[in-house]
Amino acid sequence: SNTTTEVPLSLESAGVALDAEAQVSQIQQALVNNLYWVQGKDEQFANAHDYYTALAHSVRNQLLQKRIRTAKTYAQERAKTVYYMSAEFLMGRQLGNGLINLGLYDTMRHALADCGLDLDELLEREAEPGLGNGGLGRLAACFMDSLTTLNLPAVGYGIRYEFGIFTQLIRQGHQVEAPDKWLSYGNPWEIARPDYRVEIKFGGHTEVYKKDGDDDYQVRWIPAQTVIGIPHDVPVPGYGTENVNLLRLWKAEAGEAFDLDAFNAGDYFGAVANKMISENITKVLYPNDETRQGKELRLQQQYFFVACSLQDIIRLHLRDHGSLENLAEFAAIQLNDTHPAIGVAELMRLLIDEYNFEWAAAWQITQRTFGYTNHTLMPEALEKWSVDLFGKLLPRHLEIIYEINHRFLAQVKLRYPNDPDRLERLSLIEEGGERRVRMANLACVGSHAINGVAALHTELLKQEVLQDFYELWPDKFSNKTNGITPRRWLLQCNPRLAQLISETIGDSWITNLDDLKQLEAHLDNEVFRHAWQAIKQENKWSLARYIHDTVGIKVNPDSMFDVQIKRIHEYKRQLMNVLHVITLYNRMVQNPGDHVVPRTVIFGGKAAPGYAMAKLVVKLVNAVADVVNNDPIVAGRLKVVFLPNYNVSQAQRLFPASDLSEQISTAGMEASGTGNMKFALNGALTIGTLDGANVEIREEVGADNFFLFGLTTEQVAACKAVGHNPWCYYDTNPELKRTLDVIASGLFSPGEPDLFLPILDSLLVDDPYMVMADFAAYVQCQEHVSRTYEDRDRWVRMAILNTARIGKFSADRTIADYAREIWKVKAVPVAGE
Ligand code: GL7
Repeated sequence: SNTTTEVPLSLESAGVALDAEAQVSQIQQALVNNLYWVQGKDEQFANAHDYYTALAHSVRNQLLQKRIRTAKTYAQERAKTVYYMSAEFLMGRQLGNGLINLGLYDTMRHALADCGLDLDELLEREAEPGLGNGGLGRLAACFMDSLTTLNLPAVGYGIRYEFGIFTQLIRQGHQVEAPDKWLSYGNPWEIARPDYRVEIKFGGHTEVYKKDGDDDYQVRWIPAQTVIGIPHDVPVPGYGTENVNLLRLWKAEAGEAFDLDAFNAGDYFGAVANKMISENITKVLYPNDETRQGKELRLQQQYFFVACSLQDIIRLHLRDHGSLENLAEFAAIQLNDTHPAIGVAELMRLLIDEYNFEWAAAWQITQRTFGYTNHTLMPEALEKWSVDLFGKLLPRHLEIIYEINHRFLAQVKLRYPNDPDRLERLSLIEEGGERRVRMANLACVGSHAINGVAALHTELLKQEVLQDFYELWPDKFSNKTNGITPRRWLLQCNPRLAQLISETIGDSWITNLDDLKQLEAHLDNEVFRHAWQAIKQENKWSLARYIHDTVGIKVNPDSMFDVQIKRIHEYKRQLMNVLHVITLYNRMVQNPGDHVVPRTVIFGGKAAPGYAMAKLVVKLVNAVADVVNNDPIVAGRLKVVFLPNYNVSQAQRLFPASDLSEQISTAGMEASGTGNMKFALNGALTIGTLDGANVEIREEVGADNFFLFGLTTEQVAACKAVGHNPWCYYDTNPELKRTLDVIASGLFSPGEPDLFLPILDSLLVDDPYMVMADFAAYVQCQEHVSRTYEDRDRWVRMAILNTARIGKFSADRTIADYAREIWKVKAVPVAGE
C-alpha cells in the first residue's frame, strides 16, 4: 500500500491518540517492514543484528521527521545558531538514547518482548561510535544533548573518523591496540549529504593579482591538491522536545579530477593512488589525550574539518540572510580547545580573499563570531605547529597569521611600550629554535570570549597559562563549569534508581536537575533508604556478572566497589591507587587475622599507544591483580579488576554500580573532570583532591559527604619550588617503603625483575606528580572511607546527599550559561504536529 521503502514510526502523527495495543502493533509493523525493506530479510533469516538495524531505522525515521520540521522552523525564524566545532564527539550508542529522548523506551521494550525480542540484547548490537579520546569528546556529546533539550539551534561540526579510538586488548597483562572498525556493519544513524559537498585546498602557493575593474590588489591561493568533504549528518534528539539538531561530520574523499595530470599521462594507477592519500585525512582518530602530536596528518585533519564547516556555515548564512556583514549576529562558533583554532585564519581568508571584505571589517566579524574554550593546563597539550609545516600545507593562512600578529603586537606595544618579554610571550609565533605557530594564542586573539571548564581551572588560566591575555583583556574571560547530561548518565544508565527518584519526587529532575534537592526531605525515610541501597546492590550484582563474563574474575558483590575509570595518565595517578592496593595486600598478608572492610578495586582506561609509562601502569595493575586475586589469604576481602576497553557503553554499567569514586589527580592538573560528576549523580562517594571540578562538587555536596585528602595547588607549587625530595617519604614511611620494595622484589613480575624499574625510578627520582608526597594522606583517607563504609546506613545517607546536591553539574546548566553569556542565543522550540 505504501510506495516509500520504510515505514516511519510516528505515533503521535497518526492524528488520533493510539491506545497501548495499537501502539504496540504499529511498532511491530514498522519493525517487520524495516527488516524487509532495509535489511532485505524476513523473520525466517533475520539475526539479532538485523533486528537492531530495523529498530534503529524505526527510531531514525521518527527523528528525521522531527529534524525536517526543526530545519524549517529555524530557517523561518532566522534563528541565531550555535556551531560547536570539535575534533571529537564521543557520542556513545544512539539507539537507547534515541528511545529515551523520544519517550518510547518502555513501549518499545513491551512491543519487542511481545514478539519474543529482548530490547537489552538488541541495544548491545550497536557498535560504539568512539570518535573521541576521553572527557573532552564526551563533553561535546553531553553538550549536544543539552543544546537540543533546551531547544537551542545548534550544529555540532566534527570529523567522521573511519576508525575511532582503538580497541584495547589485554595480552599477558599488557595493553595491545587493535583497530576500531566501527563502520563495518554500516551506520544507520548517519545520512551522507553529497549534495552539500565542499572542496578544500591544500599546499601550493599564493599570488597577488588585480581583480577586473578594481584598483586594489587581491591574493589568491593556488593549491597543490584539493580534497572533497562530504557531510554525514547524525540527528541529535533532545529529551521531551520536538527539536532535533544535527551533528555534521565530514568525510574526506578525492576530488573529481583526482589527478588529471597523471590521468592524462596515462598513469591511471598513479591517479587512483592519489585518491587514497586524500581519503587518509579522515581515516583515524589520533589516540592521544592531553598530548599533541605534531604530525602533518593531524594538522590536515584540523584544517579539513574546520574549512568544510566554515563553508557550510557561510552557505547556510547566505541562504537565510543574504550577506556576511551580519554573520556574528546569527552565528556563534565555539572552539572546543585549540584543535579547530585554525578557523580564525580560515574565516579571515574566506572573508578577505573570497568575499572581498576589508581587513578591519573581516577581523571584527571574526572576533565577534568565535569563542574559545580551554580544556587543559598541561603544557605538553598546548598545540604549536612548526612554521615550515604550516607554510607548506597552508601558505595563505601563514600569511594571514603573520598579518594578525603584526597588527596585534602593534596594539600591545602601544599598551606596554617597554616590555619586549611580554611581546614575545603574546606573539602568535614562538621564536628561538624552530619557529612555531601557537594555536592557543591564535584562539585567544581571534575570539571575543575565552573560558575555562571549572572555577579552579579558570583561575589558574588567568594566573598562569593565559595570564598575559587576561591582563590585556580581563573581560573576555569567564568560567563555565562543565556538566553532564542526566538523560544518559542517570535516566538511561541507571533505570532502577531513576525510577525510585521519580516515584519519590516526580520526574522534573530529568530536565531540571536541581530538583534532586527534594530527595533530602526523604533522607530520614527508612523505606526510601533501603530501596536506595537495594538498587545499588542489584546494580553491583549485575556488574559482578559482567566482570565475570568479560575477565573471568569472581568478585564479592557485598564488598565496596572502589572504581577509577578514565584515561591512564600519570597526573591522574592510577599509580597511587595501585600502591594503595599493594599496601592493603601487604597488611592482609602480614596480619591475616585483622578485620578488614572488603574491597573490589576496579580500573578501566586506555593508555595512548606511545605513552610507555601509562602502558606500564596498565601492566602493573594487571600484575598486581594476578597475585592478589589468586592468593587465598585475601579471598573475599580484596580483588583487583582491570576491565579492558573502557568506553561509553562500559561506563554506563560502571557508574551505577560504584560505591567509591577515585578522583585523585595531582592538584592543579585536572582541568575539570566529568566522570567525577557521573559517579556522584549515581550515588557514589568521592575520594579526591582539591582539583578541577572536585572543588565545586565538594562545595555542593558538603565537606562531610566527600573524602578529601592531599596537597592543594599552592602546596604542590610550593613543594616543587623548594625542590621535592621523594626519598624522604620512602625513608620515613615504612608502609610506603614496603610497598615499593615489594614491587622491586619482582613479586609482580616473575622472570622480569626489572620490568617496573621505570615506575620506581619515576617515583624516587623526581616524582613529578607528587605521588610520594600525597601517599600517606591518601592511605589515611582510605582508612576513613573503609570505616565509614562499615556504617552502611551512614554511607547510604551520604550517597543520597551526593545525588540530591549534584544538580549544578547538569550540562543543561552549563549550556544555559554559555547561551546567555557567550553565544547570546535563544530557544526556538519547534511546534508539535
Ligand atoms: C580535558 C580535561 O583533561 C578534563 O579535565 C576535562 O573535564 C575535559 C572536558 O573539559 O577536558 N582536556 C583534555 O584535553 N582532555 C580532557 O578530557 C582530553
